[in-house]
Amino acid sequence: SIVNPLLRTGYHFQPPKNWINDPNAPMYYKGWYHFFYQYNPKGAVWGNIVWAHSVSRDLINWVALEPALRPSIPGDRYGCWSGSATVLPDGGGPVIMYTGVDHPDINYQVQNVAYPKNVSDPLLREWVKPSHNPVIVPEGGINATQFRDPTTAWRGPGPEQWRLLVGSAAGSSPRGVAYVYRSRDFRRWRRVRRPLHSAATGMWECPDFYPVSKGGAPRAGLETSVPPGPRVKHVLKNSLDLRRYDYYTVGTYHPRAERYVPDDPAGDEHRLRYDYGNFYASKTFYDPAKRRRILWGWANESDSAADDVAKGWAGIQAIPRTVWLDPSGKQLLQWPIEEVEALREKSVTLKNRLIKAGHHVEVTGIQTAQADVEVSFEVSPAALAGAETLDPALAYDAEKLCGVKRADVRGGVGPFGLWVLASANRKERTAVFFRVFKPAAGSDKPVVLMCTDPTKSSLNPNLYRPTFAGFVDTDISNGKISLRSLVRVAVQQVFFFVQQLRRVYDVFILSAVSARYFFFLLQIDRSVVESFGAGGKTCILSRVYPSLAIGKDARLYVFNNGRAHVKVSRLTAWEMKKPVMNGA
Ligand code: DQQ
Repeated sequence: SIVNPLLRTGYHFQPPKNWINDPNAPMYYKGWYHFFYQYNPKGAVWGNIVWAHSVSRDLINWVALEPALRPSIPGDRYGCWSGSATVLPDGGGPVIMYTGVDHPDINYQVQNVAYPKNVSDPLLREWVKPSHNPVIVPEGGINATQFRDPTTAWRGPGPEQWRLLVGSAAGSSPRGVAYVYRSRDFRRWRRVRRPLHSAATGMWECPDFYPVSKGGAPRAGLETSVPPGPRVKHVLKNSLDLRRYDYYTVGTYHPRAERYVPDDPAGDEHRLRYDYGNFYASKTFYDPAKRRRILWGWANESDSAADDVAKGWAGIQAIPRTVWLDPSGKQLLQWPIEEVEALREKSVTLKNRLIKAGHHVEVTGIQTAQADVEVSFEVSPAALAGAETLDPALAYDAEKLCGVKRADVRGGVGPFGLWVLASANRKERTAVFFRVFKPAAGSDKPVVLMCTDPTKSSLNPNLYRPTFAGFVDTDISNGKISLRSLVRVAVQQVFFFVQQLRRVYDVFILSAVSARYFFFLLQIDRSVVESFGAGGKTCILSRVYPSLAIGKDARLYVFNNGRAHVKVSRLTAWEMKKPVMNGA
């Protein structure tokens, strides 16, 4: 089969060819961002895994170096799997801990350490594996085939100051487990008997564990060793092998007991995900240059393996995201790193545009196959009375709900949002939208669903096209969000009064509160639609492969398939340039 080369992404991270998966050991070192990733040098399917290595000044333009780790010792003969970097304090340079597969048929896993050959080389071109590898082996009943992906290490009390996690599974209907290991020197590691945390979820791959600041400056990150305290919470993320998504909890870390307790007792029922779409094996790092925490995640293809082979490549990385704790303390917020805005070129803007019930409007004047769109919608609070009633059977399952209530299912308030990568005849279109439901029994909060519906994304029949969705934990019924919104609510009431006086038929009340919640950003990149809803509360990455809406033929529309009018308070779409991308 032939896949149109214009479906290859323009500004998402990719090597020139072949298979890629997990992000590994992201770090900042001597003025450079380093990024490693799971890579098959021999083809576009998973296998022969080495650590490819790229460097960047800005996380957007990338230069490829030689692979940093390839199988070369008994402890990694059958693959150099995922791992993380720890930059030692006081100029000690970075250390990488990674999983090696040292037995072919049973995939027996051990943990190895590697050091830069020359710590004064900012590009860290060569890595050395000391002869004392492996440094951690599965012992004491640990399942050797499910024991991998060491985290960045952090410091804690006691002489064995360094700690890290290794993901694992235990029991017959396996629990996900994060084992803690302690060391003074990255050479001798001792396991803490009880794991940091475990839950009935199946194997935990690629754990990640880090502090976040509570009530700190927006977008500020914390260095991984910052201890817990009144203004410091912790986040534990796990990648669910069985379900192929990354979920996280926010909770409290108890360093002496070496235990972590999620704040929400039901948090391990994977309520919160970084991304409700195609986003896996993610990992964060602390960027000391801009004092932020940055999240990398892998997005696989959702095309067929035969097409992957035909096009010669498979897998991309999502745009790196800044992550920080929402002021509520209940969830994280994410937003693409600010550097990506340097790729913005020509733009168009719509302002105060009413999108009547059942109508759509095309955004014209730029190409939108490789674009960045910021949009905020307003819904009149009065219209909320016409919101659909939520079927209680679907109230906890956003994905199912969106599978039933797709973009083409007429609603009350919503579905409204964007059709992206749409063909001129709109036979092809990927919908990214919101849908508002009446509050569930016992609540006064309308329920907001954010959804990506790719079921019409392509006329090509052989594609995997799951709908993706997450709830947006918001309160659009009152203005208690920040002082600023409260002021705006007051203004809004004045508008309401004036409009009533004028007996305007289409009463449209300015609602800055709603606009804020329906503020989202989309990064469209040929076969990627990456959306950040409600200012980064709910994110969805989706891979789509149009057959018509390619290159110059891709169009962008705002649509409203509800019974209530909505207003685009502002929409700006930019064409995005292509950065330097690993020589491709
Ligand atoms: N991919 C790696 C493993 C990890 C898995 C192998 C997650 O280390 O558990 O390529 O995608």
